[in-house]
Amino acid sequence: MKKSIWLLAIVAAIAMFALSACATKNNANVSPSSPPPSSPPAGTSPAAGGGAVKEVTVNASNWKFEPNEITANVGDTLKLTLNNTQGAHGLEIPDFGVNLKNGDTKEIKLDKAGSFEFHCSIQCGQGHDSMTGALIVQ
Ligand SMILES: [Cu+2]
Repeated sequence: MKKSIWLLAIVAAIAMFALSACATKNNANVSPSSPPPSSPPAGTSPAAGGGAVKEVTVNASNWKFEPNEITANVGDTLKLTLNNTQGAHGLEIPDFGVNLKNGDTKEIKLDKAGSFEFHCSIQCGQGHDSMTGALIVQ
């Protein structure tokens, strides 16, 4: 019994050595000029599934979002950025589980149609409750 465990260990060690030697050889054979597969530049290319990538920056101030209406198509990916121009605000879209802080960017896959409310997620003062908008996916 003990003998067979030793044998197993030796076989495993040989296999690992052979694998690492093989990996080293393969690495040496890779030409440095062959580029790794890279994703196309962001913002201009269609996302997987055929939808477009739509980039929107929402500017938040006391006490409004600009724009306060975002429209896109089902299947699009919305790349949403929050930019506070005055005061401290957040942008929450509960239906998509999104809550952006100032300077945050989030890619949101728009997989359902409808009109989805967004609102400020930081208690920012007297106009806080009026800081709402809509994401319209059609
Ligand atoms: Cu607020």
